[in-house]
Amino acid sequence: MVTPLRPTRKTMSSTPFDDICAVLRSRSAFLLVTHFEPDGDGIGACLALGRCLRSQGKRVTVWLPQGVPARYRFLPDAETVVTEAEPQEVAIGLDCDGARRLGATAETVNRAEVVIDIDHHAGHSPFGHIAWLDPAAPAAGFQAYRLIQALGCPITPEIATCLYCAVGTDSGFFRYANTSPELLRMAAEMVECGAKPKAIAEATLDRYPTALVRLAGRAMAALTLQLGGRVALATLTQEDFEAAGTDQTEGVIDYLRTVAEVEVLVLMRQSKEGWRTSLRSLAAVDVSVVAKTLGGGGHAPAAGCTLHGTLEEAWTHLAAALGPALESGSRA
Ligand SMILES: [Mn+2]
Repeated sequence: MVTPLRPTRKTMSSTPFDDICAVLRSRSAFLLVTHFEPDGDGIGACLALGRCLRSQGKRVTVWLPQGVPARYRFLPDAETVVTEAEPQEVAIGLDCDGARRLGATAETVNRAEVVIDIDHHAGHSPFGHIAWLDPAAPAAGFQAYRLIQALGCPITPEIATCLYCAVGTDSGFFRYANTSPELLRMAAEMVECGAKPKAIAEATLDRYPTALVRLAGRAMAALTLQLGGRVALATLTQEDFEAAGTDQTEGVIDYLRTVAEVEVLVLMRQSKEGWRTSLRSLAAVDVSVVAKTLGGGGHAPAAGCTLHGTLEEAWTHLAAALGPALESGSRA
């Protein structure tokens, strides 16, 4: 378990951002990690910051214990990502949503001399020596962009590609609520610096491996409406994974977003750990509140948790938390 925030120093003038910049300038070996089941934001932020630090003569290890998901392997430096790593002088978690979601990296991260938590998720307890938590930031990739700027590192086409991918995937390519003027301005700058919007969107959003499309088909075919028709529930079991030929599910829920009538989407996937559950709010309901009461986390429009027992038991448990949230959400 990573220890909670333990500030090394407090000065009147320094902010976490300034403290992080000082560490990035003065230290020489960095370990960069993100949450388990990594997404485009966490991976893009790690790779962009990693490339910036390497360009300044630093040693950088980007560590994803589960490897880089296929759809992000086009990113510059994806081939340098390791699946096993040693402790380093500085460890930085980007987009982690709290120490709990560090997963397999937590113990090694905690053995660094300086541990840094950089995140735009709200509501989790910060970890490490310096925590820069900015729920107003549209994505962790946006925070990485600000650090890269502060370090005076030029935005190369490679860095621009990683940062555009980070903020693009986290905003549903500029459709979700975090799509702000400043995010669009930053994205425009990335395109000026060499990011290719069409290629990045195709790789991460528009095109899926055949096996994943088949799996999404099975999820869509089994879709049911729940809680008075306000929730669409899809489930994927071991049998579905075998029939489709994959158990990689990132992207499946994007197909379900097209259901018009509902306020919340739920995708429950069978796994060794239990029913891994993704929640998406298409209306006013804050699904992160629901996920947190069930031991998970996330953002208001997108959150997740792991549920236990049979499918029926797991759903009953979730429905008990989701029902009241729908009621209060609809009053808001
Ligand atoms: Mn993010």
